[in-house]
Amino acid sequence: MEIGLVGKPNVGKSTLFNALTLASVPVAPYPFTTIEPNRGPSFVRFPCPHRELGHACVPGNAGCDAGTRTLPVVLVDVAGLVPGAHEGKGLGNQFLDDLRAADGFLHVVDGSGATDAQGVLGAPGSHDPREEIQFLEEELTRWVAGILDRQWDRQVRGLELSGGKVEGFVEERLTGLSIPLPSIQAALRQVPLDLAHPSHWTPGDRLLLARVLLRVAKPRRVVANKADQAPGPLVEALRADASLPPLSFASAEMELTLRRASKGGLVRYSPGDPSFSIPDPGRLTAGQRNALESIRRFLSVWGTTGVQEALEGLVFQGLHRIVVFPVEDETKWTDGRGRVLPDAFLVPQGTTARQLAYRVHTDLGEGFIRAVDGRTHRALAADHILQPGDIVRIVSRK
Ligand SMILES: Nc1nc2c(ncn2[C@@H]2O[C@H](COP(=O)(O)OP(=O)(O)O)[C@@H](O)[C@H]2O)c(=O)[nH]1
Ligand SMILES: [Mg+2]
Repeated sequence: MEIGLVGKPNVGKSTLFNALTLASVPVAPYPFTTIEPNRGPSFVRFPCPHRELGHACVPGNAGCDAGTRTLPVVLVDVAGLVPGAHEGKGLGNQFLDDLRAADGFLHVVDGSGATDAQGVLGAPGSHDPREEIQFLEEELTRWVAGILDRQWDRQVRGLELSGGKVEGFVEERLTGLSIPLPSIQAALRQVPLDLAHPSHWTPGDRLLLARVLLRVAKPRRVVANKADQAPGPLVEALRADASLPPLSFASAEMELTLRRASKGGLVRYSPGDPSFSIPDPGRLTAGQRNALESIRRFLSVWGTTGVQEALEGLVFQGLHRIVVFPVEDETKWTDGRGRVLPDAFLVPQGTTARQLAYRVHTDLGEGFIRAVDGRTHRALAADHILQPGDIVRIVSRK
């Protein structure tokens, strides 16, 4: 699973990336600090069923921290996109192409409303982040439409002559954008276009298809960052606007400070926690104490820094992923080597027992006989749809 961090310059994408990956890439208050895309590992949390067992798991493919599984996802920090990016403004096309493999986007906006469209800093509240939300959707749409457009007329005429299907043509056109065929079919069903005669489609029709394709296949969640400096009326306006995509308020800077302080042993804090503790206040400088005090005030108002929730909101609600645990022994919840709950998989909602078998190993899928539920010990048929947190043994001929 790959998540692209997108947005105009100077909104805190790199800070968010650093917080979520705890890596270090340059952070600076001017546009185009980020030239190469930065990729880094991050994670989403899910309660580990080992708590039900009463003894520890032996995690293999995903960490487990005090009963919380951490499932890996990859983040890509893309350089700032400015209006006109799809035409190449501000190296836009190159940056957009870095997003090809992303399954979904966290769209970081300046929730304090202090930066203009180019990322130049002004006073909080001087800009409306809703404009960024619109312009970014527009840029992404035009980028995808631009990929569809290339030699469209000539190629679809060939397609019509040969009696080929437009869905396969679109799929091929968008190879590399990792949009699965079912999503393309779903998008084509939603647009009022003549599927038998794509040569009749206008550029506006293709723009419409691009817009729907993105909505279907590339979920977006808005991160209203710099919430620590956001004026109250702006927060209210964003909260009240039902036309916006799903949105989280966040302070990437505070999350980064907490994770660094935690790494350095200055605080006890786990990502997403509503509070932190200070084991040895005597170790803190006056500056550190002040910074942590303002974070504490923020947490008391907002609940959390919003960073971990934003990522998990996109993965679990936006991308409809669930977590399941394949095992080889459904009574002890172990694998062949006796390791307890070694694997945790992030799979699409609606995944069946047989699909999970394929995900574990092609052989298991091909030889699938049945699955067994690790809690109820009932047999599950091939088309049984798995639920979040299920523990599943696959019985297979191979
Ligand atoms: N107040 C505040 N400033 C932030 C926050 N996140 C980032 N910044 C600041 O915003 C500026 C731009 O950050 P950066 O991560 O480089 O933005 P990018 O251009 O979108 O990658 C830097 O000065 C950051 O310190 C935040 O949550 N709150
Ligand atoms: Mg950056």
